[in-house]
Amino acid sequence: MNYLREHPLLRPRGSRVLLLGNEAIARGALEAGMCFATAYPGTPSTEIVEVLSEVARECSVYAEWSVNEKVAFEAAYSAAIAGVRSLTAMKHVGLNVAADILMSSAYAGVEEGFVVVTADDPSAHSSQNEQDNRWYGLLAHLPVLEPSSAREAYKLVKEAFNLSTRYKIPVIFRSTTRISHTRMPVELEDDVPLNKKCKGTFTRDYERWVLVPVHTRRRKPELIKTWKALSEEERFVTAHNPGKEKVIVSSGLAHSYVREVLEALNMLDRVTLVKVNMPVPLPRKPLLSVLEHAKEILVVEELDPVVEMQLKDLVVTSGYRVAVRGKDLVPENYELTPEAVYRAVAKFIGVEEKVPWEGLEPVKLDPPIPPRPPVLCTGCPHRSTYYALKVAANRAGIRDVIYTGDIGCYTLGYQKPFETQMTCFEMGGSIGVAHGLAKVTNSALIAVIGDSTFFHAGIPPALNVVYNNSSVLVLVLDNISTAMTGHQPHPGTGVTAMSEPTTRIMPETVLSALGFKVYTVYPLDVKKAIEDFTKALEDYKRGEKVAIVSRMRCALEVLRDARRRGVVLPIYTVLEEKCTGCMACVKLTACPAIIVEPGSKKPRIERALCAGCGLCAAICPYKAIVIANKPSEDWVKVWTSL
Ligand SMILES: Cc1ncc(C[n+]2csc(CCOP(=O)(O)OP(=O)(O)O)c2C)c(N)n1
Repeated sequence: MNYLREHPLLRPRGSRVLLLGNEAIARGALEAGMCFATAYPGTPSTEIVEVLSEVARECSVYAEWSVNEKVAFEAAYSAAIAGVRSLTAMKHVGLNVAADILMSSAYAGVEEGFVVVTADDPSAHSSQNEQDNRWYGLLAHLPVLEPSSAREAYKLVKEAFNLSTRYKIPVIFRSTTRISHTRMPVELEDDVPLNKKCKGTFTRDYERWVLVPVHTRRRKPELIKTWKALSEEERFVTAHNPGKEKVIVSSGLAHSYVREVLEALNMLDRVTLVKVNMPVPLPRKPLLSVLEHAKEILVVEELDPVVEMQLKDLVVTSGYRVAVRGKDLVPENYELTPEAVYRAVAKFIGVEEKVPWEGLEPVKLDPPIPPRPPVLCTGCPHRSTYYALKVAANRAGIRDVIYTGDIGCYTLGYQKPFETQMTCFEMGGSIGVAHGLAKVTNSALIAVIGDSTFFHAGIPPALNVVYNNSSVLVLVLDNISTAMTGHQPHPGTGVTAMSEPTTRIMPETVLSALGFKVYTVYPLDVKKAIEDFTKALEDYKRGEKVAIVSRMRCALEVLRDARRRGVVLPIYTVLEEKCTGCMACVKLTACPAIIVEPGSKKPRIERALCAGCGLCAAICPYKAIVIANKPSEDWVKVWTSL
């Protein structure tokens, strides 16, 4: 193979490379002979397939951004039932979307290794909840492997493939934000293999693949047999310093914290320290031998008491008299911190008062960094859309509006001055929620959804609006990108994860096929956009089924593109002599480039921040905001064309 030596994923065996946890997972998967990878982006899982797509061609593997997690799961699972090693990756909530096939896949099993990476997000840094996906293992009777560091993730993912192949069952691989997004040096144990199985054969085994009730009932005992055999696995539990009366059992990142705390306390040898890399099903044998000597056990794990519960069950059923503690000492919410683990461990071993914690104190900055709540970027097309939409709703005389919302950059529209997102539950939810509210209230319903989100989960509820006849206006915010997760392509961009050109599917085509009268609006021209929105809203008011696609490229991509192509974009400035200090530009846009210095009565535009969208200039009633530079002739094209 012609190694792209600079790419960390393609470095030869023996190299020491600095890998992000997600890159470590990707490299481990490649070494394991994985040939087929799918995902729908979602923090903190995104980089796994992102880096795989960068090297896919060189490694002769296939990588795709699927339209959602269910489809991603189906595709990768199918490769594995045909005998090709595969991986699918998603954020924790993505597994909810794929849960239907996840449950069935346990019954039918696989022919080759299939790893389902779920990247959980304790503390919900970038998610709508902080669910602990290890429960899915218990629910589906599937094993869950969990690394305690980025480096371990690299090794463990290879074990996950082998485990899956050995038991012919999907394996859930649970990472968390801190594992996925930590960089660690990793010694590469193997090369990426040249010869791997990338073509498979599908065996027409009706009893196995066709889960009609009669077949399902036959498969269930098989699944339970595998489940029991898995719980006898020994390799995923390691005990340091066995035989002590006090035992700390930990899983995932929590293990690294426990170790760090014990080292800091100089008490590593006072307890038996048990690391669990397979929290589900909890391996019985190695834990039974721990129970033999233990008097008191502390379980340290992030989020829910998944290991603790199973361990308590083991204690009860095995008849040992051991006290198991866990969530009475360890927080059940949010990410664990070394400090929180210190408090639990110190209390457990009874040193709380004696040894002060001298671990990682957070760096104190002076002066402290001011809090920066997330805001729409300067030039963000969603800002222009929201402004034009609200003006148009007023013009059309639609005052009582419920704006149902969805997940993406545009969710920030819940804030003032727009308040055009009044709900946000899950991807695609805007349209389904609007449908229900339209049926039970007298308000106008505008469902606001991003383009990637529309393709992900917006099409069935839009169909439902038409079929079950509710008065919902669907507004697709098309910035021609999946911006929130890092600008991945989607069906509306005309390009695949492996940078191949493909059919570009326009949301307009889909919406009109579903039965909507579709308007396309370009909010870069604010005045025209207000007119077009008004027309569409008037149609909606008359009872027509209306959808609007508001199209303007993501400002970050526009700025990048303009720089690359040498196109000069406009930069705006406030003319002091014309400005009356009415603050309309500040209040109606909330643009971070418009600044009011302390003590000043007039705003100014920070040159370095202005993206040149022109919304403020369009809003200013005194024409006091003007272009300050000489933009290229064709600058508008960068905003509107791909
Ligand atoms: C089930 C699920 N999968 C993935 C995500 C992560 N995620 C949040 S928003 C989003 C897509 C946003 O793209 P788009 O709808 O185009 O809006 P934009 O951010 O570009 O404005 C994704 C993938 C999620 N929250 N839930």
